[in-house]
Amino acid sequence: MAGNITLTMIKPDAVKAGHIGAILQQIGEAGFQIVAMKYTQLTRAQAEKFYAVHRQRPFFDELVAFMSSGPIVAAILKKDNAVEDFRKLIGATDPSKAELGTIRAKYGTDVGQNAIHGSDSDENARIEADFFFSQLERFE
Ligand code: FUP
Repeated sequence: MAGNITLTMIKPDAVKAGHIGAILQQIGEAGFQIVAMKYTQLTRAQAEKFYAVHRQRPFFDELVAFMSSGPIVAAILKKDNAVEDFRKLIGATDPSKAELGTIRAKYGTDVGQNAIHGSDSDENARIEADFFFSQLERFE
């Protein structure tokens, strides 16, 4: 059965460019409910931990430097079929290949600075939600 939560981060590029409000509006209009949210900045060590599965990839250092370069908005979103529906809403990893109207197509710059994160499986959604939020910070 598909899970009903996903974890998102509005990434440092989109925060710096002033897109938090527009992105949250698009997320809400797509039927997602925010059940936890925080404005924070990852340390390098925290970014390395969050993206540990990518440790061997050539872009890992750049990814960690970028994700710890400025504040982000992290949130748990609730909706039926949350992971898959949210991946559709944000679009392909590379904004130039993302479908028109998706969040990455509208606000992303390139494959690294792509405005927003969405969990890629129910299991990772749970792991990533627990990475950012304690039970006291979640209103599911
Ligand atoms: P996605 O699930 O769409 O976020 O994409 P991936 O899990 O493949 O990649 C995670 C993050 O690594 C991306 F959001 C950006 C970064 N990345 C790069 O910087 N270069 C690449 O070639 C691929 C991914």
